[in-house]
Amino acid sequence: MVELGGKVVYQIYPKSFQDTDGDGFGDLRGVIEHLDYLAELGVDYLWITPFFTSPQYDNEYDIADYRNIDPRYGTMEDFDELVREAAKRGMYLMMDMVLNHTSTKHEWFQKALKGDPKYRNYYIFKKGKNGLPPTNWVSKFGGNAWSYLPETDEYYLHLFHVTQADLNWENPEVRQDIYDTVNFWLEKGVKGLRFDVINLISKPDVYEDDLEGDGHRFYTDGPKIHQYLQELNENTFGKYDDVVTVGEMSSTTLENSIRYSNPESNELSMIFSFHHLKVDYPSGNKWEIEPFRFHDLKKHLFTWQEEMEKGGGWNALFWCNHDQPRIVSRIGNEKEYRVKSAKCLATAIHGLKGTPYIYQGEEIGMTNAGYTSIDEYMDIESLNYYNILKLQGKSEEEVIRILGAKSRDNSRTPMQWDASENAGFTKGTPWLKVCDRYKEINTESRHEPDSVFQYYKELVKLRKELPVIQKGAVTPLLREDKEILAYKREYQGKELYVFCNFFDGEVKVPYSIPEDCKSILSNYGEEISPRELVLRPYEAVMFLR
Ligand code: TEU
Repeated sequence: MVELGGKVVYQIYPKSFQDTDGDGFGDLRGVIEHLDYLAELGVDYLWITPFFTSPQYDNEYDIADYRNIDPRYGTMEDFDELVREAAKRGMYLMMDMVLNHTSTKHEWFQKALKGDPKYRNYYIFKKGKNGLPPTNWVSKFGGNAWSYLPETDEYYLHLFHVTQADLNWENPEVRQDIYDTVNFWLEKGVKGLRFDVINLISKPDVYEDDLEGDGHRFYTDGPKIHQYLQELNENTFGKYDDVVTVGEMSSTTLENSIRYSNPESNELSMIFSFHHLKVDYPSGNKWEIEPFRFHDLKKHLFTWQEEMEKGGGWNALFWCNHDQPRIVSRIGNEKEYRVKSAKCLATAIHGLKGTPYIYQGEEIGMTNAGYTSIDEYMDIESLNYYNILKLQGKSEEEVIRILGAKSRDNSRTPMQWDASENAGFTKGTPWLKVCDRYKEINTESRHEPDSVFQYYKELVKLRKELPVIQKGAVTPLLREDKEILAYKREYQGKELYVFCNFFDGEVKVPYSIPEDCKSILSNYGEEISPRELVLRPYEAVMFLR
């Protein structure tokens, strides 16, 4: 079995990582070109978001062929070379499996539209009622979750975009086709699998209106989810002892998360939960701006640390991904304390119990896009909500401000390699506008001793060296403190103490740190005494005894 506590995953959004053929899209050869960069960071797995054949309405999360590579990303030979070259450097691919839905361009859906009885049962078609959709459920991208087909006077379910039709997991033929697809990639040497919104695949027996909300409670952590995951495990990755799996669990519960990731369940290795990131969602609404609630952030982080440890579950540890705004802009300080706050946030996550994920650009402190016009945005979720927010009467200026804080495009701007045109991402026209700060923020800074990159490299190194980080029990400290996030890790007599000041003022640490502690990492780059510790703005320190 893989020692999950000693592993680190790097997430690549290939469309924005490196373009090598000048079409403005990133490609697999671009990943191959930067394998030495990734190996220097010390990561073990490369989670690459989907690059299968797709019409790209949702940037590859609308898959039209699970077993072919979209030509914009390259060829199967490129893929095979990537697997080989990564392995030479001790890194393994984690593929992104989007199994809740396919593109409506997938041949399965096309055959269903033509009335093929086998494939009609691959999706969820329902008659409407009184001229309305079957239920009042709301798509995650806005609008109704059902789309009408006049030719057959029925609707099909799409929890996401209208071009992303939900699969019918009740159908054993669907499940078998999915197992065959997962096994196809495992047999090509893939050693990791990320399952997209996998806790949404089990739909209810009865489809009914949600009189209290958007319908997500009917299909989230659905009635047969654990049965389906155990069957998926048994028929695919469970046959290997060296494949790491992670489930993206939208709006899940702690109880289910423990069950999803406890090895005794024979389901997944670990899970992504998002509760710690929704602390700047006033009343659950992503599209309103509110300062993040630090107390809630700590509460969610520590609850999931303690309860998952008690229950034998396993957390993926992360701030960023391709759906989330950049953390240094969202919670850190992208202006005068960008580098310090980027390192502080990294320390907070990388010292915890679990498997850390580094999202492309996070390791150099990349910031949100800084766009000023709707014309610069490409993400369908953002474009949908631009229209929704305008219809709600918000001004253009207010909507642009909201998108500037909340849009998924914030994390999808091209990787900033250097200060040359387009940040070295492409010789062509980038598919998405490069963030204007690329001359100041790019990977060329990685050679500087006090760079964000070198700090992440040290965090990864400490995780690999210290069993107390890999396996230590977690004890939250200073739970009620309004500026400091702190915790202790203990393992076989070793103790690690982590203190992070999440704000731009000085703050005295109201905790007696054992005097024989030695600082092993500081984002101010100094030897820090444990006595009478006062943390400077965004200061983070790790002590070991
Ligand atoms: O994301 C699931 C999901 O719900 C996200 O869209 C996220 O909750 C939302 O963007 C926050 O506003 C997965 C993929 O990561 C995402 O890129 C896909 O768009 C989505 O599923 C559909 O496959």
